[in-house]
Amino acid sequence: MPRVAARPFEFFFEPASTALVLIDMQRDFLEKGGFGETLGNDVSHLRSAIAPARALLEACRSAEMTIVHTREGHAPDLADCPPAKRSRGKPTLRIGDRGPMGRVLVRGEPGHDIIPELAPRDSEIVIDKPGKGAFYATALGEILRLRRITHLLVAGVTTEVCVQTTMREANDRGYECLLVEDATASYFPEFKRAAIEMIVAQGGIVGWVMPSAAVIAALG
Ligand code: C5J
Repeated sequence: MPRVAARPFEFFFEPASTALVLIDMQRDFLEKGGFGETLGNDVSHLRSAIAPARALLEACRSAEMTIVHTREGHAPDLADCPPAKRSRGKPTLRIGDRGPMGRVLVRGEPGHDIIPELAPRDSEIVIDKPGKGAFYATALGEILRLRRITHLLVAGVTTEVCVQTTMREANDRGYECLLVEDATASYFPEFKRAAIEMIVAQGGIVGWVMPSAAVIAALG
């Protein structure tokens, strides 16, 4: 069984019962003109996660693991977008408004796509989610149950929002979750650091953390 020297202690996983969950590596978060930038963020902070996430994805593909990609977004009529989410703050464009990559955070628009470097294969699972957590209002839990998945390798953006929310949801559902630390990023590097410390504190109260190279070596 692959074992990795993670924090706060060793993590063991069987590839057959482990899924890679890549959170929201979408143009809307990583590229200029998308949702992330409309909120006033410097999207360049997220790019550091792309190469490690790509290497991790390739290693998990080679190990024939279950691979899940998530996308945050809403139906074109915004019926699944809480008014509070749309009206909050002072973005330059609101969810559903037309921007340089189509309607912001709307399914089917160019901005909603996963970045080309991490494009899902036909055999991989894509979960469209209206919220921050990947279990809320999606079939993810049922899909993982049918595949007898017990462990999750988690990566993607942003660390303290959709990644951490998903890890907390998964942890409460009994999954053993490991965050791949260089394959996740935040618009606020200090929030990434803090989220990682929250996850591993108190004996791994939310889960484990380790770099992609260690996971890839364990899979190899
Ligand atoms: C945010 C996400 N930050 N994917 N979404 O709104 O983390």
